[in-house]
Amino acid sequence: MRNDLPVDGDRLWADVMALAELTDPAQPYTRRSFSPRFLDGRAWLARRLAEAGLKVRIDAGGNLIGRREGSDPTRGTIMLGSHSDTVPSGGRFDGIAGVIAALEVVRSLGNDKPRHAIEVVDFLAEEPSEYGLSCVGSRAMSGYLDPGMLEYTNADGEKLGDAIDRVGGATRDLAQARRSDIAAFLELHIEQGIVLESGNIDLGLVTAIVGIARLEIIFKGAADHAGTTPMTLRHDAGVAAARTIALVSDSASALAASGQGHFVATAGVLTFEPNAANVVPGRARVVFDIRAEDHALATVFIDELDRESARLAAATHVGRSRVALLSNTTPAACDPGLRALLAQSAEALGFSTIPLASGAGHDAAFVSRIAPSAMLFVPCRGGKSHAPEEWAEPDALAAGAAVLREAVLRLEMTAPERG
Ligand code: HGY
Ligand code: MN
Ligand code: MN
Repeated sequence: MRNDLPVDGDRLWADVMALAELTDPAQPYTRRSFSPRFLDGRAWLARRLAEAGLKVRIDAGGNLIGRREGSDPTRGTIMLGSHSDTVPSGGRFDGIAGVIAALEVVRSLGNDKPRHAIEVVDFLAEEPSEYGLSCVGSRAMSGYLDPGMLEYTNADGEKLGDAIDRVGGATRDLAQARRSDIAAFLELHIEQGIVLESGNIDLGLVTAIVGIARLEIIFKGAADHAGTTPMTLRHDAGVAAARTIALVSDSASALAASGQGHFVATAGVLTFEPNAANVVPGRARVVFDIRAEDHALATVFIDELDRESARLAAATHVGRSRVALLSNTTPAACDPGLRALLAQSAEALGFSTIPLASGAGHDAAFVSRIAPSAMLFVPCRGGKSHAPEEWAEPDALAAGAAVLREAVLRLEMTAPERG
């Protein structure tokens, strides 16, 4: 690790590893939003924020925020952060690296009081939660957490709104989560792709974050005896789902190769009922994750998926009891001024960078609707993420934190004009 960086890379690394310990032991690394384990992680994080001299609170949207006031209230707030929740059997760096790097930046600023207020934020439920929604806290902060979304429920029937309140939010005062004082938001994140590592580039400057649509389709057939029911008399919801999933994959692959920007789609959730080997599935629930740099392309794709899934259901003698667009975000551009600032900061510290789009969703996509926002990617081994093998080198995290710190110092000198 370079020993000339103005951040404590060992302290940063130790914190990332310490947070990683707070995982479901049977399924490392898992700290699902709203879970007891997630709250253990939050309690640990709140202590670390307080030890760094920050004033700690949870806002109405359930975001954990550590704040250091600035000397000039007219300069607004520089916000740094990411998320501490994980996917099931996820990694130790997705989100967490950004929260701890933000903390390290504040700790490494020492006691000189910046003119801007500085905040370290752990956004609530960035990953798709058990309630079917992702980026819950950053939606609340940016005004995109609709009242209808608070009614989404988990498998136990708990409403998202009640869950947000349960972890310290205050959905009756959700408007208080809204912010208009953010001069700049910077999020460090692992790339979750292979571009930086394969190009031996130190850091990525994110140009835009793809739009993400999540579509739920429930196929309704008839549960029947798997041994005695003739094939011609079956209403197999599983087959309708499987044919639709195959169609989505083929269509998305064709679009991905068509030169119309980043386009991907998959079925990340597939559940059968009654889910027994010797019963023809009477019900199948599929949730599709569709991502595009070009939002119009995603819209056409979703319309086609609606039509084609109805055709395939009918051809399989199965009904579609529900087609729901759980979420649909438009692509978010990162602020060019902040991107340039990150580029200058990296260059000043001797790190190489390249611009690249993000195929992963991030809280910055929502914060960018209310404030100039930019993202800094650090390489992760083999591009692997959302899996226990996820790995980032200590040097890379230290490099990212040092560049983030340099950007904060430069912001201090020349805050970009608010867009
Ligand atoms: O799904 C995503 O793109 C992000 O990792 N939540
Ligand atoms: Mn993720
Ligand atoms: Mn993430």
